[in-house]
Amino acid sequence: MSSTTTLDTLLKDPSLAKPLRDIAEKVAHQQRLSPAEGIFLFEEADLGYLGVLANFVREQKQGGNTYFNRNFHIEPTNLCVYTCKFCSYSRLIKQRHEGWEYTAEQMLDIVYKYDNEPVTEVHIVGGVLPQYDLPFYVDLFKRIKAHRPELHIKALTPVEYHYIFKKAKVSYEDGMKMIADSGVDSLPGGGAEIFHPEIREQIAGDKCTGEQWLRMHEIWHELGRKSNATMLYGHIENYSHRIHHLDELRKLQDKTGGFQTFIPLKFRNQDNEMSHIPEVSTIEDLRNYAVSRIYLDNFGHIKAYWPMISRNVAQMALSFGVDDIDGTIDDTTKIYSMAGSEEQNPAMSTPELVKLIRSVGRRPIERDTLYNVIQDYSDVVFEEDHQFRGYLDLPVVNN
Ligand code: V47
Ligand code: SF4
Repeated sequence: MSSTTTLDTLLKDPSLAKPLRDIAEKVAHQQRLSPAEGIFLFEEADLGYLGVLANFVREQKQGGNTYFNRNFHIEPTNLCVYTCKFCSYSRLIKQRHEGWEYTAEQMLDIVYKYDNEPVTEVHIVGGVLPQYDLPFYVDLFKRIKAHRPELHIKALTPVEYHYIFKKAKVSYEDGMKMIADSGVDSLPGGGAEIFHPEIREQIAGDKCTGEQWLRMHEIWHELGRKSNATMLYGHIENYSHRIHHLDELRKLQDKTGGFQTFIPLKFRNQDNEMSHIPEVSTIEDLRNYAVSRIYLDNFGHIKAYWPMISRNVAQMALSFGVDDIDGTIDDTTKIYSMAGSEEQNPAMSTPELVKLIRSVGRRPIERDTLYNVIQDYSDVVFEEDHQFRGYLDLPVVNN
């Protein structure tokens, strides 16, 4: 099957096996796949076939648009009371000398550093420590908002919230309301890992459960707010665990509509307690993006997070259901470089991101966190291109 095969031509192929044809017909008619069909796709379908279906869904939802934003991360600490086996980043409190613990002032200094930069989002997530409690975070978020009200705060996961609400003796409902009132605009997708208890108990047994993760997002959505969702794949889970995870997300999305983006996170095996588990292949990464795109029929966006998967694979993923590649990052996250990603200093300028998207025939769109369009870069010529293409009468953008 060639990369230009469309769903139409695929359906005309007489050699296509009946079960695969039935699924392709369903996708063509925008009918939902059952969990058994999802598992079947993971087990039986080849990459070419999955790419055709996933690309069809992607283009139905987003056309050629490929989104990115300008963001930076703050990771308050890499010390953590939890002991997730896949985590290369965290250190236990007894290893304090190997870690960092930012004060609120140090984190505000990071925010001030971007004062004259056109960033639209700060993504805050890190380890869990007793001193980073509910009053600490409420104060931090209020101070960031007071300084730069238009900066979107995407902060903390149910893992942190479960811990700090319990410590403060507040219910999830009351805690989430306090967080929303303090300035948090949306929740990132982290901490989801694999919801199924059979796997979660083995890899992340001491933090919040899958049910608790889902419940907190549900409460957040009921407040009218948006969030993302992730899945850590490619370790000890099997395909039915992945489909169970996707199915739980699809059910919650039917109920609330509050999820914006699904972000598969590939397990990276450097320097953690699961280092003996080999990483899955790039083909498997692309198959996973594609099945996620096909299965999550009620999610608007699928994101390839390039600091984790590398910019080359993120670029390939744009033909396998992905329509978002996160942001410029500016070398402000350590989670993936410490776990063995190819991207040791993750930072991409806007021209680099735009060219990466344009060179595979997609339309680069800078968005804010809620997917409002900031700028369509399809026809923009950058200053560095201008020396070679000066005859083109197109706007020149300085980054
Ligand atoms: O929850 C930790 C994962 C997550 C490893 O919402 C690992 O826009 C692979 O959730 N191999 C945090 N993954 C990052 C995250 C995220 C990233 C980008 C964008 C968004 C968003 C959210 O990182 C953790 C965990 O699942 N993680 N260690 C590892 N060795
Ligand atoms: Fe702590 Fe998060 Fe690492 Fe788990 S994944 S050990 S909760 S920093």
